[in-house]
Amino acid sequence: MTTVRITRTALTRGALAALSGLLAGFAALATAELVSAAVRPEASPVTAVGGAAIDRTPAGVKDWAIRTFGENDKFVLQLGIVITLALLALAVGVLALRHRRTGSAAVLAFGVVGAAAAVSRPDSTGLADGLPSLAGAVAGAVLLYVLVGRLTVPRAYSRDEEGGWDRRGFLIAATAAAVASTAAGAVGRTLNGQSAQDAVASRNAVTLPAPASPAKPVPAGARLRVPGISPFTTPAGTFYRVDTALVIPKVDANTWRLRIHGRGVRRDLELTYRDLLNRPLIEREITLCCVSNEVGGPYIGHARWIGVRLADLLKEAGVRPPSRGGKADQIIARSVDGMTLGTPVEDVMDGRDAMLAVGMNGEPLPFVHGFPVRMLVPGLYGYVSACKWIEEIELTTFADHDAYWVKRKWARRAPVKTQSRIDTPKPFGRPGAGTVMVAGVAWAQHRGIDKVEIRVDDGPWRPAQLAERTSIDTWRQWSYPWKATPGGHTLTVRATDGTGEVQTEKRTKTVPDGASGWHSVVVTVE
Ligand SMILES: Nc1nc2c(c(=O)[nH]1)N[C@H]1C(S)=C(S)[C@@H](COP(=O)(O)O)O[C@H]1N2
Ligand SMILES: [Mo]
Repeated sequence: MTTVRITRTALTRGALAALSGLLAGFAALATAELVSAAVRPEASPVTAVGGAAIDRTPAGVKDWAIRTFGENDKFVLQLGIVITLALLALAVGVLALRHRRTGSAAVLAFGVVGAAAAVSRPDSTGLADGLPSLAGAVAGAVLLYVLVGRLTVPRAYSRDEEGGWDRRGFLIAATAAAVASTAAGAVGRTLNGQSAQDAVASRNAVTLPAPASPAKPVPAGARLRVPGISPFTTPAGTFYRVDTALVIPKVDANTWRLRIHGRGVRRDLELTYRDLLNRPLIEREITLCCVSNEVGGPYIGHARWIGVRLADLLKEAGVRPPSRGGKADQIIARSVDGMTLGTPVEDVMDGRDAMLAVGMNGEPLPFVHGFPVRMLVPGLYGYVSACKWIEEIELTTFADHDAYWVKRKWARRAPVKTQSRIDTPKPFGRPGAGTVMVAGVAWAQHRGIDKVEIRVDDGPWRPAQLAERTSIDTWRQWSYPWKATPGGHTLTVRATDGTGEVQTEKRTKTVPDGASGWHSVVVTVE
């Protein structure tokens, strides 16, 4: 009877020690959240550690994560961090029951890791960014020490007649800690949300001026009415999103500034959001795609953008392109979250519609797509051109500086490859025999699409019908009425760009400069 009771008490104490670890972890994160409100929301440990993890993820793994989790990749990462932390906290709690000081020391060690991650983030503003993690760790370590202390009171001093621990003291301390942590966390969240509210208000207050140079109207024939085809214009709500931001930056347009400086700049420029809106704006139809897009993949979208022509700003700063003796051949665009993207100066100044965009499909940029201002350069993959939440443009050289993705095995220069995609029928679809509309999109930004062809099984290539051209910077829809016969069939598409070059059959991976190859869909006609 006694043995059973001791065993049960030991089990209970073990479980309560694990719970203490969990409570200590919770208190640590809550305290960190509260302190981060005084420092910077981005300095909170989960965000900092998650960001550092993203930065250190090898290109292949990042690609796999995008392929597997798609746009939920960040949610999966955060969930992973929280689950890992919870498991560690449970283990540290059990450890503390044996070695009380060591348990607390372990909590402090995690705090140091979090602080180091926060301070080393590219957007870190200095040592202060380590404070939230350290303060959280101290709170967690002390709490763990106190709670586990209640579980290890020597029998002789125990107020509890039954076991060797202070049941009442533990319950009181644990409850108080849980309540205090919840309160601290809630206050921290609310304060951190405050600056986001200013940003939201500043976006709501924006009225985009009419563009001085409106986009040429999209020809009626550019939009096909085939069920299942990607719409010509991608609504902002379904436009793909690719970035490293765990927390979407919420930038207040009223305090935002853009600095243009560096090599070959005769006059540094500093611009406010108002300054940009007061300039003549251009409006253009531009298709944007990601270098991580697999053949047939979803990371491409088309929108009507409004912004300031970037070449004009560079000229005003005294910058000349390399072909006219300019000293800088690379623009490093920096975002508020420390991202860097490298773009050839020549491309930006060669007459194409490279812009600092403020609007997307008639609205101010959505926060996920870079509010208040992002860069866009037709013809280049997003990672070498489309800096969201931009705050700095530095003129430099490719020899002197590698941007974020280049340090991670991606190519320095990356023009978009000619690609085409079958949107309908879907892979493994079961259309009925007879005329089946095969349709999709093709793109080769800044060269344009001149031809799209379809092949059924090993048959000859046959021309698809192309929707009307909008510009060489936009994708083109296409369709092909297929006389489908019963049985299994493979449909393959290829495009020819405006320079006459046929989309290559050669399959390459996305790393280092974009996937190539033909998109095929296998269907069974019933
Ligand atoms: N600040 C910032 N800008 C960024 C990125 C990023 O991670 N951070 N990703 C780039 C990449 S890889 C692409 S493909 C485009 C995607 O833009 P979108 O999310 O608006 O579609 O943004 C680019 N701009
Ligand atoms: Mo990308």
